[in-house]
Amino acid sequence: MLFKFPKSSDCPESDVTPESLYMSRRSMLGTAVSVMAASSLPRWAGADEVARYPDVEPGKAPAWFREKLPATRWGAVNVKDESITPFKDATHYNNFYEFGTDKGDPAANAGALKTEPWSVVVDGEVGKPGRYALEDFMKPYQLEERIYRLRCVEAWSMVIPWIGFPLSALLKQVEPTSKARYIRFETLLDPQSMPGQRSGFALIDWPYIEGLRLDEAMHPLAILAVGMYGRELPNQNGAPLRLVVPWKYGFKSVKSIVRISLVSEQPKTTWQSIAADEYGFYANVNPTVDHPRWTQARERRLPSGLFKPNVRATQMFNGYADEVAGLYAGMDLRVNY
Ligand SMILES: Nc1nc2c(c(=O)[nH]1)N[C@H]1C(S)=C(S)[C@@H](COP(=O)(O)O)O[C@H]1N2
Ligand SMILES: [Mo]
Repeated sequence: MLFKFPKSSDCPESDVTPESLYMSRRSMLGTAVSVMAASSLPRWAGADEVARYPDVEPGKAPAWFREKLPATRWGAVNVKDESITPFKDATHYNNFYEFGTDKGDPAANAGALKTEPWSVVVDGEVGKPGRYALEDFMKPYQLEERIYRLRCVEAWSMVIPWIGFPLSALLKQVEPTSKARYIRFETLLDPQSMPGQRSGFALIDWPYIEGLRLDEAMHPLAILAVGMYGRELPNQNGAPLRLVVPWKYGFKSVKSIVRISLVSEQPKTTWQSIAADEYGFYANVNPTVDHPRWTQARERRLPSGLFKPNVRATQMFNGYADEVAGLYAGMDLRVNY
């Protein structure tokens, strides 16, 4: 994001499934799964779930994910009157610098990431620290589908149907101590499988680090995601476990998490370390505070093309102001950008 403002020609145009059509397909699926499964609807390779999104490539979900998926609360949070971004765009226009800095690099290179087995460390100011195999880490949680806007600081956006669980549910499990004031997330460090970590992209001091204030982390909209579009996360989207904080710029939503630490001091985050004057700790989506090099008042909603730019006004807190504005009462969002 430091180097180039994306050109509109970077994103191919493709057709968007109208929300109404998507919703009617879904209600059909909900009531008549067994009947439909026998007919012509596409099916996952090796899984029992009927595909909820027609253009999705099936993946190879681990057993724990396949077991949990049928009990998912579909559409637990939705976005009214905005189309879901086609799967193809959400999985081929990515920022995941561990795999390269071009938008197509993560899709091209993330196949090398080994997500099974995977373990997650929870440490710092918690009553119950531990190192968990991902399938054990996931045991307590019911999956929910959360359809959220994703607004990148580079002024493009998407609408993505995530599958995950509230970060607050994890925090309840691990029992933060009275000293815990922030939460810090760390991405996998593995130069073997992550070419961006071994190439000359020396600006980033790997691993990628992000963080939230504890009250932000407790907000019901903040989730840890393990899937999207009715399937497990594709590697380029941060498999097998990532953060999604929909009211903040996308760079806060750290991918492929291996460590979650409760800490007393505000963590030093990756983009802050690179350019603190451009990327702040809070990074709340805010159309009234411009990036030093471009306006944040507008965004390109993908898919967007030269002849169909699909530009829209950026909303305060990315459209989640009613829910989250209270977290920042009394704060100057120009200073705390
Ligand atoms: N580890 C890691 N996490 C990351 C990034 C990254 O480069 N490395 N990029 C961030 C940025 S800038 C954005 S916009 C989102 C993009 O998520 P998506 O590719 O799933 O849409 O991931 C965020 N999480
Ligand atoms: Mo981003």
